[in-house]
Amino acid sequence: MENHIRNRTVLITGATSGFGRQLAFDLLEYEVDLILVSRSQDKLRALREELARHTRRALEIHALDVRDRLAVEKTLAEILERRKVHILVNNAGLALGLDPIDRGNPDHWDTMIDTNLKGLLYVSKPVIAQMRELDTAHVVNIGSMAGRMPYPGGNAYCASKAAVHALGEAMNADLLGTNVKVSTIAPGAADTNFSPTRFEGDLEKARDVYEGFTPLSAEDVSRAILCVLNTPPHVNIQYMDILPTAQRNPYLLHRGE
Ligand code: NDP
Ligand code: 8X3
Repeated sequence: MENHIRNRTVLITGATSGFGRQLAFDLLEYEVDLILVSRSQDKLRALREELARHTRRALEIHALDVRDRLAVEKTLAEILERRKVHILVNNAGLALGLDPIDRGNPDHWDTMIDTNLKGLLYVSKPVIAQMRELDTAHVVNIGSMAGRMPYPGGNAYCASKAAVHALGEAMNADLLGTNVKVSTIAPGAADTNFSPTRFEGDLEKARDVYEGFTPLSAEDVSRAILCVLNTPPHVNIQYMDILPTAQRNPYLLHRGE
């Protein structure tokens, strides 16, 4: 296997579940150091323990809410003083609710925008400031099909992901002439903890989302992230859509099975 990221340090936000967790495991094969971030210290500890059974590479964990700007600044300053972060995967994010705009919950809107958009900005700033000085560096932002094509009830979530897509382009514009590449990966329906979170623990509703078709798995999306990451320094895959074959866009979904 060609390995363009050997010995790099990778910081993943939202590392304890779904895409982020799978990526942490898949990255072990690439001989990188990992810095893993999510809110839950318990889940991070359990994850580190599991990962440590398969690697001797450095595994740092940081319980951090990406919405908390001061905490992000403090934690990132401490990390960046000690080590170089070559790869940042801005993955932490969530959807809450699926109500039309006039019935939406403004607290949900705040949480989604604060996490998916503002949290991504807070984390990116100090990391990219250091990346400018590195020989090669890469930021991967996890967008969504929802950011490209909004659907009924998606309102604030779709808007937050459209903003992530715009930021990816804006970051690439700001970083012209540097060695820092920026990529946006936009998955369609994927079976992770995303839907249980969206429906606040209603597992029946969550299951219905994937009824009658084969959704993406965390493995599928992790492989796409790795494909984008493991490119030579002069190659930047700036944008990638990845959807289940049964889903061509949010409206064209074949529930045939
Ligand atoms: P999961 O719910 O399985 O994982 C979300 C992760 O984000 C968890 O580790 C969670 O950990 C962490 N997280 C949530 N809020 C915060 C926060 N404020 N600060 C730090 N970490 C946080 O979802 P997915 O793996 O599916 O989602 C990952 C990303 O992919 C999200 O940005 C999502 O919007 C996007 N996406 C998902 C799709 C899908 O269908 N699954 C499709 C397209 C995009 P903890 O709760 O401990 O903080
Ligand atoms: C998550 C996928 O299309 O259910 O971003 O919003 S979708």
